[in-house]
Amino acid sequence: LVIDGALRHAIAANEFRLEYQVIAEAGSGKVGKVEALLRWRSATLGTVAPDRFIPVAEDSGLIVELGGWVLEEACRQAAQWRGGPLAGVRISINVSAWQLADPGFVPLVEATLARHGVPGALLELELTERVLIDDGPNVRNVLERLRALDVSVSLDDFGTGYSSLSYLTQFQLNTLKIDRAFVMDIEHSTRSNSLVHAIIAMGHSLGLQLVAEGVETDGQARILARMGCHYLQGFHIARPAAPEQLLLFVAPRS
Ligand code: G
Ligand code: G
Ligand code: MN
Ligand code: NA
Repeated sequence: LVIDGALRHAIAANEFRLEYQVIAEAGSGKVGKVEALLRWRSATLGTVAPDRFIPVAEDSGLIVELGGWVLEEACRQAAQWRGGPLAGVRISINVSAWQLADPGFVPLVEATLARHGVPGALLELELTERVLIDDGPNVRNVLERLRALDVSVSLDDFGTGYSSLSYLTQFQLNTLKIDRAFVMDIEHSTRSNSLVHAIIAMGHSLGLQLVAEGVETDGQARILARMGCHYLQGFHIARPAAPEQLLLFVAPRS
């Protein structure tokens, strides 16, 4: 209740920021893309974690407006990176079921990209499996229209939620993000290792890109690269950081 009240003023009060976490190419270690992660510093509540306020924003419907802010800010950032060391790096944003179900969503994406002069190829949307079960036919249509804008779609937290492999043929997806619950044990559990190996093999045969989430050790990174995982994300690569710090990450070292 307290969070809900404070959230209503937070956009106008400029209390939100985006941090960006590097998603590195497994082979070269180069920045392939970045995931935008919402951060809220409330004047009254202090720093509130997204795990706490996103569900509240979803319940109140405020997530549509908040998601619009995230989209706007990510496109502004992509435009600002143009011509610099981060030019061409795709930004991936998290999208809630409510946003996707909003009939204004695809036009908003198109208009926001256009207003900032950002090509759709620089934007990726991360959906969870929950989004896909909620509203099948409509979602299929939305994903087709996003593809026509060149916007990519990834399935976040793959393997946790309500996984049905039928999603992978039903919906036009570009990327699977293997949940960190599996990546965590990959060095020590043969089961996790086999499971991740199987997910990667399946992704390859379906023409999907694979991102491993929650990569925290060098051992995990090596195993995943050897398995053919395309991208690595996790604290071992980089923590979520403000855009200025991201520039340091790609600055040439001498
Ligand atoms: O950044 P952090 O690990 O604290 O994120 C926690 C959760 O909040 C993750 O599940 C992440 O997907 C979600 N999240 C972060 N930023 C956004 C956002 O902009 N929109 C939505 N819908 N979820 C987000
Ligand atoms: O649900 P989603 O995948 O969007 O969640 C992203 C969240 O995962 C972010 O809040 C980020 O802080 C967190 N995260 C990113 N890398 C790691 C990691 O290596 N280990 C752990 N435990 N969390 C991570
Ligand atoms: Mn995500
Ligand atoms: Na995830």
